Amino acid sequence: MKRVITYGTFDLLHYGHINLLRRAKALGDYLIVALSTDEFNRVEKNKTCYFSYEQRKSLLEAIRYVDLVIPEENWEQKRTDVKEYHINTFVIGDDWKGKFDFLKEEGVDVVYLTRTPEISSSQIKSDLGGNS
Ligand code: C2G
Repeated sequence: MKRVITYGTFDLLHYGHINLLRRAKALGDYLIVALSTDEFNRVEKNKTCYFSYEQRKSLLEAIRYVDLVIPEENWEQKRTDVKEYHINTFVIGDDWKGKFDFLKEEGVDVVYLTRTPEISSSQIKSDLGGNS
């Protein structure tokens, strides 16, 4: 059983997110998504989400590729998460390329997948006339 983990905010769920989750799941048998909490988004990522954590969590849980959703509450938890959940592979978009290579020290494969161009939650907000 190959276990994969990825992290993110996943606000205004769109096909770029789905492309990432589909490819992440293809790298193993079990995919965990560590979902940024509202507090972590606000304090550490300066993001105001349209959907709350619970709403974003229920959307992710409806996706066939996702097996478990856990909270992402801080930047540091990755090192303990990969041990606690017996993770084989860490996956994230290549906008983070190189940032999480330290996880290799925990015996985890680190994979940066190409982002889907032209789509982002902030792009959706600005296209719909909201401030991003
Ligand atoms: N993504 C993508 N293509 C897009 C938009 C997003 O592949 N057009 C990917 C991102 O690279 C990320 C995931 O979808 O792997 C979730 O995107 P965000 O919610 O923007 O995540 P981010 O804010 O980058 O949070 O600790 C890591 C952070 O929590 C990552």
